[in-house]
Amino acid sequence: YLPTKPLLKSPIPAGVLSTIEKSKQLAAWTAVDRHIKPTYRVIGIGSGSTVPYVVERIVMQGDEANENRVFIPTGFQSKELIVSSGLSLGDVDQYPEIDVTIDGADEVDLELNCIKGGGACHLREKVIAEAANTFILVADYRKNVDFLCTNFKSGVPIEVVPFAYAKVLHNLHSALGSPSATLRMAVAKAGPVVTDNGNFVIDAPFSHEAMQDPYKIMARIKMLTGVVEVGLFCHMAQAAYFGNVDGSVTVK
Ligand code: ABF
Repeated sequence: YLPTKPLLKSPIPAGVLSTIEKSKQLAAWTAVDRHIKPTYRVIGIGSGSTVPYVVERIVMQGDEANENRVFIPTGFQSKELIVSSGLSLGDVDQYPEIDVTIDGADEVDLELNCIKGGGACHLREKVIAEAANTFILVADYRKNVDFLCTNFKSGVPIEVVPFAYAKVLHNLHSALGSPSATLRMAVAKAGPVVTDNGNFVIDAPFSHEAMQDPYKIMARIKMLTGVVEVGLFCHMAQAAYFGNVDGSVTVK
């Protein structure tokens, strides 16, 4: 089932883009121009507010370029974006090898490790990133940091099975160095956020010291029974593009 009215709005018309939106568009367009080669047939499409500009640029490559391509979404939102843009939808079970995936990020450090999952899609995002021969990040300048958990204060998103959330929270508070980890609640605190996979999300802030080695934290959290996936993507991205206010693009 796909709604006829897009949930994720098409990009705002160019003339009325805010500085932040322009930065996102710049990053997205640059990444598409550099990494979506004419021969590529299977393309992963991430989630978030920067990704519509990725799709916008792909559509600008024209029907001829896109007619033999299939696009693999990272969740309901990007599925709807692909369909409403007139592109062909595929799934990772049909296409377990993807030429390139382009996705957003909540923060990216000096080593291209990143936090993802602010939109609660990080399980599927990690599968689609891992299936890709090339994984590229796009974001505005606010996401470009030296160490993770700098600006993104809510911390590392952790998808957990509902049955285990209290136990995992206790583990994070007592043994894993995140005493303020919390269960993510829906707007107006109507109840917990539920992911596309029917799970809950815990947000776990960590200190800068801990984020000197995000892989170590990721591995420790992943070992907790009940954790489905951690929103730390370590050693996965080949490049990150950040749009800046002055119209330049920083490439990491
Ligand atoms: C997804 O969207 C997420 O993993 C991340 O939480 C978020 C980034 O969004 P935006 O592009 O809106 O900053 O990629």
